[in-house]
Amino acid sequence: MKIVMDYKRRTILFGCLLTFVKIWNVISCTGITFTKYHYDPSLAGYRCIPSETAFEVDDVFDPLQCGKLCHLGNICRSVFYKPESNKCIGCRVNPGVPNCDIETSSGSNYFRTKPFYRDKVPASVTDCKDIFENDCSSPSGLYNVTLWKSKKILTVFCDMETAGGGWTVFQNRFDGSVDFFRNSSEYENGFGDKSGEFWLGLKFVQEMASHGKTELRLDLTAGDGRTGYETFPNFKLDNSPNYTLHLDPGTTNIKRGVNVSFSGHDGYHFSTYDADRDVMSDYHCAEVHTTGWWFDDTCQRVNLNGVYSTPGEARIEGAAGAIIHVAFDGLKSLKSARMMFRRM
Ligand SMILES: [Ca+2]
Repeated sequence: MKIVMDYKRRTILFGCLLTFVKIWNVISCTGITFTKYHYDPSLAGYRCIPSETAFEVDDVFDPLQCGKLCHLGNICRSVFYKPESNKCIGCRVNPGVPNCDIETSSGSNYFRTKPFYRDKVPASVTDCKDIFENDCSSPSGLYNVTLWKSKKILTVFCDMETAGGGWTVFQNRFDGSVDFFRNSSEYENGFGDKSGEFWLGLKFVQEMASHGKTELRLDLTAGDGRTGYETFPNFKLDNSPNYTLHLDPGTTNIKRGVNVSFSGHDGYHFSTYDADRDVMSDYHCAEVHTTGWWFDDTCQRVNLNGVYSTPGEARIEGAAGAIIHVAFDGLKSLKSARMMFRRM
């Protein structure tokens, strides 16, 4: 019922927009111009996938009007126009290359309306998900985004390949080139090399993950080359100074042990050697394990910020260090670990 209502409401809304465009055509002599709508003959016969549709309107009598409709909506990036039925379909992505997810639809023509400019950083680009939605052909790498609340411009590494792309990476370990034994200020503001090993910074992760419902993903590689992942919907952090971790159980390809996955760290504060916020009054997990982390009531079931050690080598129980994920590879130090999030 709600879907029907929403659909009706949207139809009415775009009816209004159509009227507006017709009036606009009359007053276009005032000098207000729209951008040029580029037709891409290589994508004739395609349309965007239904989950990326911004709107669908019938009775749009030329592709120019269709493009104008798209231009008026802030989530629309491109349009597919079917001349024989006068149907205009607005899409949330800008599928400029053949490997983007688009469906065939006989007789449609593709028009790119809002090309994405990497250097200009429009204020509406708040994370890697926005960059991906603007142009699904964007490769993995460094991009500038404008944080949604503080409006700070931040350089982030985007993973555009894993599980559909659009992930903002906030932690990356693979060779031990960056020391993760850092103080609370460094963990709050970030450190390392964003095109190599790095920690983005708790304050940025907190702000970006509070923009909307957000999922977290961990990617792991064991010493023997095996790979594993865990995802968690509803990832968020509390404000400074605790940056308490919140996540819900999600999906994984790891055969879970009881309470030894990252889920076990849900609800715990972030501690560093100069800020003991773990739950043990007579123990200092961050000092013992020489890193910053959301230590749990055992210190760590999982610690992806541990000291980079020889991959595959087992850490001695109770000893400091190592990048570990007990459900995935026991106490053996991992070869690589990556943490990233995406708005859902
Ligand atoms: Ca303590």
